[in-house]
Amino acid sequence: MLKTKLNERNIPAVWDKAEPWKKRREDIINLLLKEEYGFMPKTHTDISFETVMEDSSFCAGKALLRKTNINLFFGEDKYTFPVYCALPNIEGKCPFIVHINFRSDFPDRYMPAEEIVDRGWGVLMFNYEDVTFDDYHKDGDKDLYTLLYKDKEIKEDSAGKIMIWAYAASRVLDYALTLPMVDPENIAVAGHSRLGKTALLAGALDERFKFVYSNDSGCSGAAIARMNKGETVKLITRDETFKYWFCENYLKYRDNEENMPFDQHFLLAASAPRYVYVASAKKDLWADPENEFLSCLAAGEVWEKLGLKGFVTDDKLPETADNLHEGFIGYHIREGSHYLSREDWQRFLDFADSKIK
Ligand code: GTR
Repeated sequence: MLKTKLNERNIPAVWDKAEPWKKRREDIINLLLKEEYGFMPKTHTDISFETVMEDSSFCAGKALLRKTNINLFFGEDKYTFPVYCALPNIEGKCPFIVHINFRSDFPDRYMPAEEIVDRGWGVLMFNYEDVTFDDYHKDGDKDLYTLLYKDKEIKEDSAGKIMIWAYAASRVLDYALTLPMVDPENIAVAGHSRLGKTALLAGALDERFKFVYSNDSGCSGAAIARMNKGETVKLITRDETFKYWFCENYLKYRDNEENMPFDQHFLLAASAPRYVYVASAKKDLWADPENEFLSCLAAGEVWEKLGLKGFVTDDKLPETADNLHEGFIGYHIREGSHYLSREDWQRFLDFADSKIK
């Protein structure tokens, strides 16, 4: 039944197999950056890491807590932001999550560090506003956006803030990969809501992330845009809302979604053949569970065409107790509202663990 909705709205197919997936994926990424998230105006010329705090008694001694500054150099300019990391005290290497978060609290209400560590996962978290403010320009000295554009013109396809946060997630991954206890084969990127959009973009761009987890990411995240339900391109790109998250080209699609040469399932598919996880909440109608689910349905074809299990589901939204964990795209919808809950983490980690073992 839901599949019919995709057909009725002429949702574009991601890949017709006319060219290799590798090439098609590059084109999709270019399209998403050109039309929605924007291209970085410049990239770093050097990077360094400096640990400024360590506490081995975190979680009753089960984990090591560490704060490290990431220094990014852009020629003469330097930008520094901190990351917080909890590593389980276990033998050998552990799978790891780069969590893009709203705050620097550790643990945080969106990040149950002890539960994550108890499952044998490490977590590295950064506060997105330590990278660039979630606003128009605010404080020139403490904002990567301002630094990046200080001598660059802002064009129609120049990076908005989501792109810059995604770029920062990859720099945190650069740091994670210097840690001997991190398993480089099993790294996830995760985020909620606007940071779920960011996690999807970071995962799409950076193939070193094996698992991409978006929670309640909604409009311009997982949710199909053409359905005009919940938040829309027009609503998210108003001057008084979040125009600055995107590049200017995206504004063309206000009330004009049917002319997008893509839809948000392209963003999910850009992580193929790696693992993508989408979580919805029943009462979060703004993020629109049905459209998040439809996106998984539409993206799944890419994995299928690659000979893998894509999105294994019936053609209807699952019950809140169901986990759709069989394919490369995982999904759950839980009771309740917009939030990144312990339940969400546990269900995502169940999925990821089942793929590692
Ligand atoms: C809302 C926004 C959503 C979502 C959310 C959040 O106000 O309209 O797209 O990103 O914020 O990040 O919590």
